[in-house]
Amino acid sequence: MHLNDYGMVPAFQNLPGIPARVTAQHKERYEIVCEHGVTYARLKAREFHWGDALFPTVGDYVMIQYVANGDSQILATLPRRSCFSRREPGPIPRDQAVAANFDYVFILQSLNQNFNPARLERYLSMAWQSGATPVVLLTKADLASAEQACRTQAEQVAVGVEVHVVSARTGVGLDGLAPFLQPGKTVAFLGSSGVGKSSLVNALAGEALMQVGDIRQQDGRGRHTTTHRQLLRLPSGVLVIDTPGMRELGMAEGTDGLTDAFSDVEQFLGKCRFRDCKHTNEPGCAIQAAIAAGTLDPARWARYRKLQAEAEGHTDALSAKQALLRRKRAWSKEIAKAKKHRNPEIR
Ligand SMILES: Nc1nc2c(ncn2[C@@H]2O[C@H](COP(=O)(O)OP(=O)(O)O)[C@@H](O)[C@H]2O)c(=O)[nH]1
Ligand SMILES: [Mg+2]
Repeated sequence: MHLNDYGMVPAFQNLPGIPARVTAQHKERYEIVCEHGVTYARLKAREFHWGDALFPTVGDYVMIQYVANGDSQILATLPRRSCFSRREPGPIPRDQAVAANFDYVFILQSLNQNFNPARLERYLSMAWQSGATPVVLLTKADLASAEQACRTQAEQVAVGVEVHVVSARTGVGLDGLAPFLQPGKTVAFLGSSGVGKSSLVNALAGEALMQVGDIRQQDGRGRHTTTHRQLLRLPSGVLVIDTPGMRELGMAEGTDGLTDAFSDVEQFLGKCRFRDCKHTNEPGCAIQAAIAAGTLDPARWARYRKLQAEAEGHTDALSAKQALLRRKRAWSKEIAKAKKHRNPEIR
């Protein structure tokens, strides 16, 4: 077994132990893969109870001390190149990662009952913030009655993002996903319960790897059949992570993703007469002018403001690419830091 079959392992030279990737988490016990195959591991307490050590999550690369007939020990989590995290409430709120190191985020909405542009915007925002590249998948094409209208709406919301119409049942549109489904790449699946995440994974795998849930007839919502997150390797060599729904993820910190998902709205920002314009009824407000001229949809502006408030930050006009590059730079810096920390003589 080569760990490279489970994705691109980040640099780890000079760290003690051998690299592994977390494929599932069961409370304190982690399922991992390493050069010895699939095995289990626990955190080495001493290593995680000082400083700001990253607690591993599904998709993480970790350094382990391998134990042949028992649980191995996780010594460190390697820096992440992308992740979803949720805000853990409590006296000191902290972000907890729920999936890490994916290259693409497949955002799924089903064409029969689940299609909702406002929700799509929120998923897009979250996907951009994760550091990975989003792709929109409109599922259950075989049940669609307004496929073209939904696709058009989705394309308007998903500025600069590919939109694919697919069906796990008929196989329609699956070929179009091939560029993302490369060996060693990791894809995170995001979308409400019942939109067909598990069915799509099975269709792509060509076998029933995941349990498919029944839909309750009245409201089209799925039962929560995915009990724990798992990183799976499909026969084609692509890796997939089935992530929890929006509610479980909450809104993550930061506003980079917001900027990326709303480039059409943000083109009007910074053009008002007053620098501190509140965009309500100030004279010379570019936003209100755009709304009046019909070039800015007031509903989209309202959604933007709502997301902005939730993100609790200020926006600066970073493009998707810049945000991604920044994330990557931070990543290599982290690696350098981790190395230095372990081995002071290494630079
Ligand atoms: N007609 C049709 N039904 C689908 C398709 N994909 C999934 N389903 C059905 O939708 C329900 C939920 O699917 P599932 O994969 O469990 O959704 P998940 O909760 O997102 O993982 C199941 O009853 C599936 O059979 C599709 O492409 N076409
Ligand atoms: Mg599922």
